[in-house]
Amino acid sequence: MIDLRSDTVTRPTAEMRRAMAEAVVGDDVYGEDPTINLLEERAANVCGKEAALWVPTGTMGNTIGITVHTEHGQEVICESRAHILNYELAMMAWFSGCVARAVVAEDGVLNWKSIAAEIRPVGPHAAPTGLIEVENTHNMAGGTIYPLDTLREIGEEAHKLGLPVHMDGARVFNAAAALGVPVSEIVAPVDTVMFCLSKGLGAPAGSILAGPRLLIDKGRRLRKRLGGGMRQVGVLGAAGLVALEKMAGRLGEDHENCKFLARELAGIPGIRVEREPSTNILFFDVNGTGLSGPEFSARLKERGILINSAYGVGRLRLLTHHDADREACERAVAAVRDVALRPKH
Ligand code: TLP
Repeated sequence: MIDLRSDTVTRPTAEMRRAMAEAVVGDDVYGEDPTINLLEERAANVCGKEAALWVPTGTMGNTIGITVHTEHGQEVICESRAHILNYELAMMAWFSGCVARAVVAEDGVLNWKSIAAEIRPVGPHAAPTGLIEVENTHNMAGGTIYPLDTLREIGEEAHKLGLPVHMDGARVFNAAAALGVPVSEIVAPVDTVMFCLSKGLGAPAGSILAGPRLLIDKGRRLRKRLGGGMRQVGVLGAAGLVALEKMAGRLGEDHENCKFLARELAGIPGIRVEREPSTNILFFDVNGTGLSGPEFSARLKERGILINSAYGVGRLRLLTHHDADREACERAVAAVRDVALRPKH
């Protein structure tokens, strides 16, 4: 099976597995896991932030990120297809006690003008804005990247109003690879950033929340509250260290493979590629083939290719990653062509 449903499907590399077997561990709830401590220190450095917190999932990292900045009864401005709004089981409401103020941006990228129009002052009726959230890269828009100037303007203007900014940077390393700049430069304008070790970077689990020390200390207590105090978790942290050090440098390969897939699929009758990919996510529409999204993906599965059809009518999403090389992508193209040209088989 060639699995292109997500980059979350990547399996730990041999080097990660070795590092996991040999990891020096301690009780992380006591702050005594040397491997986690090292990973948190390195992650903070990579982000150019004071401190970092290892969390088991990106969802927990975003939930904590939102909660450290906000109070119950506030609004969080985010893009309409943001992961925090659509795919985190309403944790923003359930745990953080906030509601989303969604702003539509066709390419998923907000700008200051669109944000400023939605800011709510403290008053007798409206819930005040507590936080601005940006998703970089933006998953549901197809891995789109925030231009650095746009982020700087958002950060500067938000801070003038005393508003914090959180970045869901689940795939911020993909943004950095595509822009050719360090992650620290991308996240400099935001107060906190969550990034995932378990997606394109290939670790079996784990994400990082980085930001000012006071907020990260507060976040550590929230992690415990959420059930994320995980004791000898250096076994996972060891894989995270390999992910951080060895895997970020190869993401360009995934982006090239994604561009290759976009070019090839665009030439197949009945297939419409939604947007030229700049990172590792590609959406395409199969409505012109006469098959529904689930039918199309079921037929691909019979041909050994897994592609997600859960994100819109006739809309398929694929992601390139470490465990799918160019040859695997060529096989995926052949399968899509076969299904599109022979929809009855
Ligand atoms: N994204 C998953 C699904 O949940 C959609 C995927 O396959 O893409 N932020 C962003 C932008 C994400 O894409 C995801 C996961 C998360 C946060 C949450 O990470 P996890 O799954 O570790 O909780």
